[in-house]
Amino acid sequence: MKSPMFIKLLIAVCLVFLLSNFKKGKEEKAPTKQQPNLVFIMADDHAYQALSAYNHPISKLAPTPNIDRIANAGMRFDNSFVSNSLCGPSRATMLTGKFGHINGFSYNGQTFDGSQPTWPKMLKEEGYQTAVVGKWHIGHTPEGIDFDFWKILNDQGEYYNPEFITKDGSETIEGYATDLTTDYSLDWLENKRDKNKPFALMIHHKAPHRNQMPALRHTQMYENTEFPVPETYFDNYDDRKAAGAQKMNIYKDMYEGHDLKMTVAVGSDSLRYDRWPNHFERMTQEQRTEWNAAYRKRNDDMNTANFSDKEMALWKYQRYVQDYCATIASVDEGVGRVLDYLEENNLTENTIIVYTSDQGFFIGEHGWFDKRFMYEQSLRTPLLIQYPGKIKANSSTDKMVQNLDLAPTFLDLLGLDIPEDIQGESLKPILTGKKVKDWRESIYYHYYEYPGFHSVKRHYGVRDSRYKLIHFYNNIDQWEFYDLEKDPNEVANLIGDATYKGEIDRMKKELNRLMVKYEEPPVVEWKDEPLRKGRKVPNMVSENKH
Ligand code: SGN
Ligand code: CA
Repeated sequence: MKSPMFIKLLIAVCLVFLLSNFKKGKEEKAPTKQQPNLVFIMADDHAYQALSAYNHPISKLAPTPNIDRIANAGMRFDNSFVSNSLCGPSRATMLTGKFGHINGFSYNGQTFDGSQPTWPKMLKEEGYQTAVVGKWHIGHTPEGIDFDFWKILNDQGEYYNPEFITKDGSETIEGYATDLTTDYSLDWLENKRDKNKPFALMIHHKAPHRNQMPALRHTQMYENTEFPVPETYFDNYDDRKAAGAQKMNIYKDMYEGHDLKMTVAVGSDSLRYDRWPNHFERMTQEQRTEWNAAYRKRNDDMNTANFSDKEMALWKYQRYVQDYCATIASVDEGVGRVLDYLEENNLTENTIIVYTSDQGFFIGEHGWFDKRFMYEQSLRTPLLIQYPGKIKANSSTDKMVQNLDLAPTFLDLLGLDIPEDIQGESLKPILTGKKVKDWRESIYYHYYEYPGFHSVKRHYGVRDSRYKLIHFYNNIDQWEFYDLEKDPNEVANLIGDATYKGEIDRMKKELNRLMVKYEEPPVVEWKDEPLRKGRKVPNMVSENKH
């Protein structure tokens, strides 16, 4: 008979053997070298002024702690610009790495040609699982891109009870668009993807796009916050004809009912002018009751006060910014949930996380909402990228980058070749802290959507680290020149100032160089022809006039 000591020893040896093999077995199942994943989060119209990693006074009163986690873990781009400050064109440029005159998408209402090369399609060909959830807005469906999964908002998307479209058709879903977009993204990550493959997920929110309807839990979030009024809120547009001709002024053009949620009289919940009543009428009775209760007192106070025009303009500014920031609160919460999910599932180390917006936005500068102009607030867009171990935490760069650069950057970071005809540059050297020589020192911009919403004239231009030159054309012919160091508010048009002649000539040459480099055809001075769906932007006569 064996001694009990011997039996105990035998059991111990067996246990050690079993445990070590169990561990080995687990290790064998895990892939040896994993390709990185990509989570590309984008908001619609999110101004850097309202993202606290950028330290603007507005964002100090309405911080975005979760979005800031990406900046804390990675790199913040301080000179990140779009090539055309409008939703559809910006998205088409991000997908292709090409300007609108090359990818065929220059203004809203066109349909993106999904048969052309795009980074999600290239990733899928390399074995990635690809998905897009939320706002798409460059066609009814992502035709031709061949996502493994897509669940997108119809057209511009609705804040409340939005319509989502999938390959199986469309469905109106009770809930709040930002929350649903986050829910569906997390559901795909957890339940719908093939977990043996690397993934690329696009989470594209509608918020804080017009008409800025916050979630019910956020409607009163900033009701007692007084936001700083921009110095240029009462701009007179001296020497800037195109700026004077726009229709995007908070106190003149915002719809008092639809945008500013103002009621007709004390004690009434009826809205003033509401051009698209469906945004409110689609709410359930319970949602609407809670909504009305949240706005009633503030509206009653406004209707009781005997405001002067100036006081009313200032009241409207506060209402606009309060709602704008309150819609961002839900985006911030959603980003937090996604970051938490990635952390809890050990995905953070191997996932590149990007946060950006399809363009910048005016928060009262020059009196405006919306974007489109080549002025700083709409030209600049937030960009934060984290990739632990590869990108230094809490870093920032002032290199001039554009939405044009995202496609080559994603391909480069994920180890794919960058096609020769891509017009953007990979940001990888900047992100990985290499000494970057010969980086671009100026950027090119071109806005086409005129005649169109908000009446912003067609224009193109160039910006370098200090100066900006813009030419407004079509039914106007005006050049503008700004010294951003001396005039960051862009209110002094120096085009006729003889002391700047040398700089203006230099910038005109630079503009011409960029137009040739990017194969921009000469600009045509066509008159007042309406933009129509599907119609190509008329291209361009004999020679560049600059
Ligand atoms: C809608 C908005 C406009 C906005 C465009 C483009 N009006 O038409 O104010 O400029 O979208 O925005 S709305 O009251 O119908 O929302 S973009 O984000 O698609 O470029
Ligand atoms: Ca937009």
